[in-house]
Amino acid sequence: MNIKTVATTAFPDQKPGTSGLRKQVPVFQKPNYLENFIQSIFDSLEDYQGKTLVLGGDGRYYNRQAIQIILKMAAANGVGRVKVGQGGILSTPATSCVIRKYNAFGGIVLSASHNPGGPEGDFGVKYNIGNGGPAPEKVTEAIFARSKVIDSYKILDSLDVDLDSLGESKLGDMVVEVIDSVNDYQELMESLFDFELIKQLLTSGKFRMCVDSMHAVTGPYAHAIFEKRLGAAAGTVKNGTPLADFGGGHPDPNLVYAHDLVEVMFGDNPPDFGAASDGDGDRNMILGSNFFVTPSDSLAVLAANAKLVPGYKDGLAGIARSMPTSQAADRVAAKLGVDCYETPTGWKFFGNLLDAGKATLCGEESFGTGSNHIREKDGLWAVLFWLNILAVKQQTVEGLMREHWQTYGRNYYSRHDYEGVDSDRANTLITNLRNAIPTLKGKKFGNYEVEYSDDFSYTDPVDGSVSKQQGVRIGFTDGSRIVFRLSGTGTQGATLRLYLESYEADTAKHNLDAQEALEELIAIADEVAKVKELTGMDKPTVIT
Ligand code: VG1
Ligand code: CO
Repeated sequence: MNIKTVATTAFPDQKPGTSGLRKQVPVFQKPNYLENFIQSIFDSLEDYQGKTLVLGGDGRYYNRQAIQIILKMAAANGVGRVKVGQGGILSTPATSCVIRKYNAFGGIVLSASHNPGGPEGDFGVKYNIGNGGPAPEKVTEAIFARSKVIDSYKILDSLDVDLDSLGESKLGDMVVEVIDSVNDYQELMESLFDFELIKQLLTSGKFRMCVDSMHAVTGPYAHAIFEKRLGAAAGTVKNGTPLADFGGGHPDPNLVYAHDLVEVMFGDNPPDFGAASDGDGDRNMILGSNFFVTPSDSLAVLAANAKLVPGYKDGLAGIARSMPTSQAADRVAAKLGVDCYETPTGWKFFGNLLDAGKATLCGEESFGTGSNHIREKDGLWAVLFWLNILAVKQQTVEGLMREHWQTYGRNYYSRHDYEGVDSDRANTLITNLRNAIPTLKGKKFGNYEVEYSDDFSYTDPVDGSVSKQQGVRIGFTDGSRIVFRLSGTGTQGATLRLYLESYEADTAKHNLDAQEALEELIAIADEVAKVKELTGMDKPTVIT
């Protein structure tokens, strides 16, 4: 075996963000850049010698090259076996599933999720731990600390591995096992949902659906599960072949970027159900005919109806949502008599709650929903959950949502993103807000009075770890909220996220457009934070 130790110089900028290390492709292509980060991961881990690692990615540009490098480094660092998705393809939820099923010590997911791909697009590396979930902050901090002082890495001098043929081969002493990208994941889905009932719905001739995989990783999964297994009509899955540049689009399932699907669902004679997923398959957008389901509402509706679904028939231990996610799920938790947890943004904060059995369902406003079946959010899982509920209740998407609002009231919700803001200006905006916090309580803005304001800090109820400065919150006496935070997944400049929420109990007032319902709060946000002035933008880049 020919193991080389290569001298290298540390890069100062390998700090993982909300979800792994994300940089533009040319940055990852710099000599030693990827190698340094991967070696920093191995150097920060213990007890993995001879054990199994899971490896795959969303198929974006540089995926295959990166996989070859990582395989050779894994062999040189003493990993026993790597399970790698065929063609280098594994969605984020499938990676989590495989790590758990085969007791791997961890996994590496190559993805920048919803960020665009291609030679000038973004690339990313996420490390997941043995529970199948994103590495918690203490692990990512150790990796970052190591990356700042690293001076060499180990790599096997060998030929590339064939990633396209299923089966085992040897790379030095290490076994490389190319696995079917879909099988393990599909089996897990079959164990949770009533596939026969969903099949009846999809083959009844009375229910049409459209699934947009956005040229990203879910294509093979959606084809196998919806068309092949569940009998949905051929052509149900659109944009179903993963492309290295996602066809030039943003693989981000929202009303702006999933425009193909939006045209179908809001066009003439729309299907009954529409769904889209993101680059790495962990996000989902749910649409009905002429109807958009806000992700926060999706979490609440799944929670309220969970008992109808076989995998959740015994009820929920608790619900967890990220702080900026609307409080619609809190109302369901209260009615169910279970705890509701509020965590910082990013799936890594749900891991402990799920492992400890404190929460069963989790969700984020950013089109992420998931459960204790794995330790990542899961786009197609959410689609199946919706289909299972619709099949049991024989309702439309809109009908189910309206019934929910009637019972619980409606949490009007929207997120305004200001992308590509100058970093200094974005930091000034947040610093100004932090400074204003002590002066806000009791202040009146039109109909609204500030009840509290803070910079969200989270103490993990399981291990006591504290995460500070997770977003500035302004809460009003009627339960409405405005939240400001900066994105931790972008690669250029800063992205300001403004989250807006107001509650309406009166069913007669559930027909407003969210932007209309939130108009006054939007104006207050600008007054308090000087958003337009400091970003230099008249309006948000993306509204969801
Ligand atoms: C965004 C979302 C967050 C999500 C994260 C990763 O982070 O807001 O809710 O967990 O992306 O999702 P940020 O820091 O940019 O707001 V994914 O599908 O990009 O892995
Ligand atoms: Co994603």
